[in-house]
Amino acid sequence: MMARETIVPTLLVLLLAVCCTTTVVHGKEWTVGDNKGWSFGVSGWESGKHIQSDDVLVFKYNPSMHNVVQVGEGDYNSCRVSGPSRTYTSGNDHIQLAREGKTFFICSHPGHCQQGMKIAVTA
Ligand SMILES: [Cu+2]
Repeated sequence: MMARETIVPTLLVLLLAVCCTTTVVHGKEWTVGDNKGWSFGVSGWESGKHIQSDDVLVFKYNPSMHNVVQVGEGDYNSCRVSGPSRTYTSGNDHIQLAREGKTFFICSHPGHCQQGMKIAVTA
């Protein structure tokens, strides 16, 4: 039988292992635009960041003023939603990047994408 002095540290190590594993599975959370949130001129926030697949992008904004639309590269470039897209409107959207490669987001309210509410994330 294990002595109590051995069991307690063993449990702590196990607990730490579980915590660390959980963190890896969920990936890192990124608040888009940092403390400015999802806002005009946010474009470029993503450059130089080591964002990986399984990481979570958090878009914070006033839902009566903005939205988040995941679009294809062509729509990202033209600031128009014409192809397949997915729209988020909660104002606090947590979007997990499912795959490696580029993912594109714009705000589809008139003129907002043109004012820099667009990001192209490379995971
Ligand atoms: Cu907007």
